Amino acid sequence: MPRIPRAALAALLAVTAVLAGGGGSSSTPSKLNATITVENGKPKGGVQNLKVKKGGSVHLVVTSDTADEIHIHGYDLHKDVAKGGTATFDFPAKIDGGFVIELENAKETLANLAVEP
Ligand SMILES: [Cu+2]
Repeated sequence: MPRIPRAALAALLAVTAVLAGGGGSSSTPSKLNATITVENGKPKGGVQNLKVKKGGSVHLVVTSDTADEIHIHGYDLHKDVAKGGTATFDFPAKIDGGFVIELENAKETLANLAVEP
């Protein structure tokens, strides 16, 4: 393995740290377009971790084979969904933090929404 000058290594580590630290801006979309499918009262494919930048927007479509209510905590948005129906949410991501998207009556977490400052 070639010898890497200490200064070059330090510079490389600094760049890596910047990239890792700034990763939020490149990997977090300002527009979140998400779909959740509820099957047998549970999120198909498991609980999703959704991310969006604060100040961005969220478009969320939930399709459910169970009649229930979809609740987005923090934003306190509720929508009824009929059996075999769809609930659509469009809202600005103006509160940062972590929020549970829940199938309310079943008390089943469908997704975790992270709004990054
Ligand atoms: Cu709830």
